[in-house]
Amino acid sequence: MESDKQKKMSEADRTEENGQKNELHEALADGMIYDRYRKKESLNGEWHYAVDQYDTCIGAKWYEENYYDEGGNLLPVDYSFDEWDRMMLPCCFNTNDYIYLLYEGSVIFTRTFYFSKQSEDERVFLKIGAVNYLCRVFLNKMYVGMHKGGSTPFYFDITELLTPRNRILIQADSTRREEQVPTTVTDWFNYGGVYRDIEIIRVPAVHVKRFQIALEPDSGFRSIRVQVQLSEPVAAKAVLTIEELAVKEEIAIENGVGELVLEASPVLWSPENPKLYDVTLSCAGDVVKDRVGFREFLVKGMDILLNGEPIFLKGVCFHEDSAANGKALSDEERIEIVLTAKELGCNFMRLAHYPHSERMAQIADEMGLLLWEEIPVYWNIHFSSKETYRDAENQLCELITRDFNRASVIIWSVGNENQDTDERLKFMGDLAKTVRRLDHTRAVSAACLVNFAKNRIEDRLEEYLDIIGLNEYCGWYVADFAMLPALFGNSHPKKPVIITEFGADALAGHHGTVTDKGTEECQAFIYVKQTQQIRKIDYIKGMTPWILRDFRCPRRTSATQKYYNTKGLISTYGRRKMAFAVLRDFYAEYQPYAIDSAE
Ligand code: GCB
Repeated sequence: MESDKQKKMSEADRTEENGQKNELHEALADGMIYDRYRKKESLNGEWHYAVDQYDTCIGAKWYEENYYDEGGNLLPVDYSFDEWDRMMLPCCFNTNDYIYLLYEGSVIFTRTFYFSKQSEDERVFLKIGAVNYLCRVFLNKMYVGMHKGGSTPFYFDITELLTPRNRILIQADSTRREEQVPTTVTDWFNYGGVYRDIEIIRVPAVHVKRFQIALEPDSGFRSIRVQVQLSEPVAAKAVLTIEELAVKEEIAIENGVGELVLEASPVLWSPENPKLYDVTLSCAGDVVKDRVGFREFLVKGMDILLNGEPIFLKGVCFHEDSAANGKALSDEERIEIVLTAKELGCNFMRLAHYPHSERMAQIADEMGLLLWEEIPVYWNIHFSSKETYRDAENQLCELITRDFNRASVIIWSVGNENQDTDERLKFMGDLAKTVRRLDHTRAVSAACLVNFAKNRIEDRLEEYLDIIGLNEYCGWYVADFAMLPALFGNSHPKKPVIITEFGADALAGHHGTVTDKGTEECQAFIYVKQTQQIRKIDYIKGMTPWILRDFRCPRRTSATQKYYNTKGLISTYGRRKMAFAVLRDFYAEYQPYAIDSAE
């Protein structure tokens, strides 16, 4: 008989062995398939779950379901999958049941599902929209693979593992770790869970892995570039159809890849006229679709140009967070947020500080809102670690691959508020180079810190960026407002600047004087002073004040915050603060590029 001590040791060994084994088969950007509008079989719905604080599932291999010993005798087990409590996925477990509000760590989710093959030729993928942060998947007692990074989708080819009746088990581990991206301290809430869709996607053996389509910059709005990548290095012919533009073009595929630049004159997509076209690509028995807008976004000299016209980006930041659903916002909640931003007069929104759901960019495409998308290279990252870089770059590649066809997305941000060190310069400079390698239809930026020593916009990363993002909290963290005109006057940036953050906390309904911190008056006053200065500065080509709506934040404990960052222009329940009207009035009146009708 194994003594208790021995038993514990062998369990620990198994944990270690598994810990290593289970890091294999990592789902990376390269393993993504093109999936928009593909037929999907949803695995959303009721799953059984258990909170697994000590990672016992992995350590004791629950997923192997060893119920009997070699002699056929029943063994004791510490789980009963089909009797565990139930949770509706996708969701953030923290908001699904408030008993888990502050839990961080592993939760195991499991369910069964039926599957029948539809064709000999098919490959079957499991797609999980997002799990924060680490996810391991097991199917029919086998380890399928893992994924790191809390906000991007990942795919596993599960064709060989499927049977008529299947048990799937997902470990969703929200533990904060130093080497992760983001690291252990952020200014937002660490929601955990399987919080975006879980789906089965069937594709032919040779299928479209990538389908990218965009208006070619600097082509006089007359060329569309299409890039195709198949799952196999074959020769084939693809056909692209855009009926409304009378486009039906063949694309030669060699070695699994093909590219075509075709002549067309689409109605240009813009926030005022978010015109979308149905596009179809068929190739080697696979057919994929999208609805895309065609627009040109360029940075020329000190100007930001949309469809050839200079534009001032009237924006606001937004965190993917609702009181009811955490990060798992419903479509209705997202649409409401876009409508609120539009009411504010915005043509632009900064999705801070990590990739929001792909639904957000799809909705922005439909409703007409420009977007800044970001990866969570936030504050102090392990900039000298190769593994951390690999993780950050993979998140960036997954985001760009996911949203490449979204006209609304105009800027990829490689991070937020990082000290200007040599390691950080290399790390984020390389990320910016990756953006350029993958996408020449958008700009690359980052939200930088003020160089406080010189009170100047100055950061060595600027060299790698097209647009400089600047977070400055004059009137709030820097109490003396005089700093702002001095900062702007003292700076001579060589690239256009977007003020990516300014703001102030205010509890909705809390009133006082403009110097009383935490009051609506104080926040509104800071918006008045900020907009008075920003309008004077030519190199500022856009702004995204912090932030549209209050959001949960464990670091904010004052009487007026109560674990919320209250810099929202509206409260978490939608109550508008005085600063909302200040910004709305400013956006309505500030028209730096209006054509003077008298001319
Ligand atoms: C910042 C950060 C943002 C914070 C904000 C604040 O500079 O970029 O994540 O939430 O300030 O409220 O302090």
